Amino acid sequence: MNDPTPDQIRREARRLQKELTEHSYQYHVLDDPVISDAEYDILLKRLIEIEEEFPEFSTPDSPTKRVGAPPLSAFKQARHSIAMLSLDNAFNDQDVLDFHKRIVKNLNREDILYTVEPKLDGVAVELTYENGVLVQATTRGDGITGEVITENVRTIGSVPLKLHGDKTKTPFLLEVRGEVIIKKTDFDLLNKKRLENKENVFANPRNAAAGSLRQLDSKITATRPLDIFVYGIGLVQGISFQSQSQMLTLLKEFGFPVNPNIESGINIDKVLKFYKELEVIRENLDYEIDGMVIKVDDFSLQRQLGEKIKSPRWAIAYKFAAMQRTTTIKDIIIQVGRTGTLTPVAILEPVNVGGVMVSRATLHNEDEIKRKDIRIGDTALVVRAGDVIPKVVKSIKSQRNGNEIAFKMPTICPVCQSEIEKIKRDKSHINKCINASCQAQFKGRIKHFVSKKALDIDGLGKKIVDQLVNEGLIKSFADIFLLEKDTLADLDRMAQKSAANLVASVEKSKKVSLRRFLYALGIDHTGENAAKLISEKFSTLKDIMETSEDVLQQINGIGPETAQSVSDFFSNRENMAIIKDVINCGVEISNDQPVIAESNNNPFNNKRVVLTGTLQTMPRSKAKKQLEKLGAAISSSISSKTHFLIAGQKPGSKFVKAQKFGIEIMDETRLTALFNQYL
Ligand code: JCF
Repeated sequence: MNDPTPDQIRREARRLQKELTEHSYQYHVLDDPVISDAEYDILLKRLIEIEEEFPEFSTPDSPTKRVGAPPLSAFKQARHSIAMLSLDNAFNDQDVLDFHKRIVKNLNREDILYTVEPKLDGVAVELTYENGVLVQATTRGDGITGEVITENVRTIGSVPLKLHGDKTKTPFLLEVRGEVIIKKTDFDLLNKKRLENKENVFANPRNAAAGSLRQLDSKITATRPLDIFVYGIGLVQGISFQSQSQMLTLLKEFGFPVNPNIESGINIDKVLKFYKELEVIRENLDYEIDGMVIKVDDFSLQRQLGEKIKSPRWAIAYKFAAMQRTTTIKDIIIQVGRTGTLTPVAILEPVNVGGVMVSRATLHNEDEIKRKDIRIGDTALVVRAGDVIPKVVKSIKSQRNGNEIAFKMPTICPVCQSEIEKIKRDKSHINKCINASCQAQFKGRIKHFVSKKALDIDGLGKKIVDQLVNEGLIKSFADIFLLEKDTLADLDRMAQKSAANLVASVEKSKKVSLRRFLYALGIDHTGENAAKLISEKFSTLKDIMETSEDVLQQINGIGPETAQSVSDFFSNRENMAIIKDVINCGVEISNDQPVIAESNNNPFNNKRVVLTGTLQTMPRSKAKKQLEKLGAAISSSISSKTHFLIAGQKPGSKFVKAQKFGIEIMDETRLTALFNQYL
């Protein structure tokens, strides 16, 4: 075969660029990938090879440009063609109605239609496309001049490097404005990784996004999970837009991510209704917002209204109520949790924090109270974020009058009067009630068992659990399943109807997934994620009970503490009896994510596997994924505990070591044969 001609190579480069661009759009914008990450990586690798050898075939919109460019020594500045204005704020319905009234008066008409959108809490940027190609990206800066962060923005997977769609419709110039964000789930993963690597964690997604965009080395930016939603335009030439809603539709067609939670063409009453709805769904959105943006939809009306120096007259930001308030600490009490930990809780003068009345807030532990010098009677700053428990951030010392009382940790459990044990945990001490049958601990275990992420028994809230335990109606997990309607109906705060509902939800909870049940047991160091990882590796609870600490520890993501806690838990005869009683009450535990591994007796299940050498038929990452699917734990080095070594071409020193330990060595042919048989 002849070597390909330059023309053939150019065509291959163009084809790869096109394919990769499309796949990137499918993945990042449509959230609907058509090829695997590994397949994408193979195509990208080939394109990088070509462009390195033939730089003349590389273009500014090539997907290879997303991996980052050589570091800069400083950011250049650039003036925005049209100033990036900020928005005036509204804090209540009246402010919004006043805004509407001004517009009605100004335009001398009543029928004003608006477009409303969630107000993203990210970093505002402007993207410039010339003849359809991204040529510059800038920060908002002071609104007049911003910093040029083109290389950094190119690494954002959902930013089109080239406009999508019909080439004949490509505008000569298009400046697009939007907000760079990090999704909440990506943010949590990012911080988790940073914690593992002993790096500083980011305070919130906006800081993380801002910090990532401010990197002089775009290769660092490329490792951050940045995303974008666009919502506006700057200067455009060769295209015109009639309204905010039409513009958003066209931007979507050009391949930009546009927030799906936008409503267009609605009157002022619907605008206010949208705000109420947004407040409710806010916590379920995977990105942080701090309010809603309201815009007059029609661009000709926008032009008539015009702008003030800093903000347009045709738009306003309706902000959510602050999630921080100050109030007085009336008392500090001690709560005993399900693991016996004593948590000091501030009893507050009730205060509305971001739409929710707050009357208690956690103070975490004794050390924290001392460190922050928080006293009973103090005025304190309280925050509430999402659905997490409100907490006291600090006390305001300047407000003291001398009557404040320092807090003292009790020396015995306030519930069962048992001894308290002081345990060092990271940088702080925790105080624990040592009595496992302490009623507070027991109530905590029941509350956890029935909670939303566990058995999810509707109608069995904290107060009802307290009542049922106090009345002696629940003395074990199993008792929950023996509750009768008539007994329940006699309780305070219960009626026939709520009693019947509760019995029905108890009945429903008897069919439970292995993952939820494992989590519900409240084993130390075994949260939702650990329970999920473990239940993915075993098909039944019995298998988990019978496994060893060592096998648990080999599960990717399960640390030694969790492995030991789980193993200890199931070695305890009392715990086993508790579970047996629950099952005897008719609870059926099924695995809703059965592992391929378990069902087919494949040789890799629960085995420790090491890979060496180059594989010919698949990338190593793919082999690892497949092995994990079959229940294998992959490790990087050979030890006496290794079960298999997979040896590709040119195996390294691991090969010799495996021979020395007498470990079974498997070649690629055998490996693919087993994959074909079991996957
Ligand atoms: O989501 C935002 N943070 C956001 C900010 C959305 C918008 O539609 C905006 C904005 C700032 C100014 N529109 C303007 C005119």
